[in-house]
Amino acid sequence: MNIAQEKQAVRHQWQGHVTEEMTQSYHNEGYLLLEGFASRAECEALMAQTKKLVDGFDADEHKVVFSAAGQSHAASDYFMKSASDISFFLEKDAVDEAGNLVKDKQVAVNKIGHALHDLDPVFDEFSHQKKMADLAYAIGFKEPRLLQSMVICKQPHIGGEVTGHQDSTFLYTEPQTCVGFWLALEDATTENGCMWGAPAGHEAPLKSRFVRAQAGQNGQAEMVMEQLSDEDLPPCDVALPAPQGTLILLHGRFPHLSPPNHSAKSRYAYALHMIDGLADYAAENWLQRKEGMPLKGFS
Ligand SMILES: O=C(O)CCC(=O)C(=O)O
Repeated sequence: MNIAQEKQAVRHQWQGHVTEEMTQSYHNEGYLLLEGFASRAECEALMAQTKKLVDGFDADEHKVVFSAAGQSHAASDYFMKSASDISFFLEKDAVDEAGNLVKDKQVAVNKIGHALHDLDPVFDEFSHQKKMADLAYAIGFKEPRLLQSMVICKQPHIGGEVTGHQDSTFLYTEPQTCVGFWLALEDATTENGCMWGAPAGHEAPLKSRFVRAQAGQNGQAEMVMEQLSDEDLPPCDVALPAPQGTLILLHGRFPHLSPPNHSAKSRYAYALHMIDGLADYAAENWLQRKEGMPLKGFS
């Protein structure tokens, strides 16, 4: 085996059912890449619905820039409320210093979240379908609960980076049960900012937790990063290019990132995160659903 081959992602072809080889691969590597999981028609329907949602978004009213590199959004009430609604976050290079949009809103949105899977009929149908349930149960969920959903846009030229992280940092349960279901709505390549990861990196401990701190003087909840381990995360040195329709499962401790998109092609993805209803969901997590909006599973 040569070194170049060692650095290739393990890829599987979805044939309509989960195999033993797939679940083994997920548990060994901390991720599972399934080409052909969603059809072109499914991806196009989710893309069309995304465009419709952005059409209905009043960009002048909500000028919230999403910053993955820092946590400047963390104190934002808008961000906290997005746990239970469909909110829009802008690319930082899509607004000027006064916060005014300098791009058409269709190419200015960084991400949309975080309750699409419950509130939007098209995302709801995709998220709650049988093949998603089959995967969830096959990798070990007992009572899968759909917690958070996002469309991540990675706009041409200005698509922001997502810095290296483990998802359980943000969506912590005890025991840790968070899993990301990430779907390429368009081809994701090394040119337009596909994901990169650290195979078997989920065996490392959870590095940090993003926790609600004591409310500040203004009464607003503030989020802080709490270190849990001094160990460096293994490097995310394996690219996970994903043709349209590819689903990548991401273990909650699997380190991953995506670089900025400087290319002329967008890279839309739909990311849904699940936890197990049997685990304790941390009251310190940023994402707290409003009353009367319990998490759903598959029925
Ligand atoms: O889509 C991306 O670039 C990053 C997604 C991600 O980090 C996640 O879904 O956990």
